[in-house]
Amino acid sequence: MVAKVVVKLGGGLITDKSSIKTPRLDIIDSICDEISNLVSSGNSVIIVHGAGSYGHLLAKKWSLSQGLRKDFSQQQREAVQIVRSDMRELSSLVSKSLRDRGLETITFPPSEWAKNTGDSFEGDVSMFDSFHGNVVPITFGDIVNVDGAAEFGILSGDDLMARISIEIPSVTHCVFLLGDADGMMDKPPHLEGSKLIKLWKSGEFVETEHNTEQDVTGGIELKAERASLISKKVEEVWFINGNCPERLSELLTDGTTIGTKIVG
Ligand code: IP8
Repeated sequence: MVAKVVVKLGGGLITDKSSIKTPRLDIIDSICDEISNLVSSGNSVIIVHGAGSYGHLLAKKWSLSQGLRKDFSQQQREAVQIVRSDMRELSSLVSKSLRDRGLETITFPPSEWAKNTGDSFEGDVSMFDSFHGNVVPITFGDIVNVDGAAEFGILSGDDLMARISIEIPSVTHCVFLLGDADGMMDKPPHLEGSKLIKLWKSGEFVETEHNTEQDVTGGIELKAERASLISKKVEEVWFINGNCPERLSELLTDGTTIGTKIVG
């Protein structure tokens, strides 16, 4: 069976989150190798990626997730333009890596086609269903315009994952590639003794820790919420360690791999 896979490359996986605009090119390349393998086997792939240090640091500095603030609106508007441009730059690194492997890419920056934030943002995701075979569509977490006085807000890649996976009927797999763990862990991954949860049902308690120092969107909690929403519609929803991208192929061929399967 050929699959249609929506994959999120977490921002903490493809960049060093603590250091401004620092891509992890070796990781991007190894994931793109794997995506190219999947496509060669006849599967189609849609890519969503996060922002990491190309978005969160500046967004945090200028409180962009809160929308326009009267006291420093000019600096905020400048920061919005910079983050939008930085996100395109990060996306072009993913795109280049795929093109180096013989794939074609087409990029849809959300600031051009989406409005408002959260998983009910305004925007038609049906275009992501128009590409097959060698052509890989790409989108990413971005700063979008919002209705009302706030003017702008942050649309997370996790919300894009939800809408694309739920609204495109042919999606068979939805995979979140993480940067720091094999999947969802029962405790924050850096704590000793934290164990992989192989099957996670929505509502089950997990002790998480959200790095609000660097992160302006919802971290693992937002991912888990969106993943459980997706799992009501898509059978195979997984959290996988993006440092071991070969687990993607393993999932498609064997039906399972090391990671967390999310069930609705
Ligand atoms: O990293 C956030 O997207 P995420 C987008 O997918 C920006 O949550 C610009 C911070």
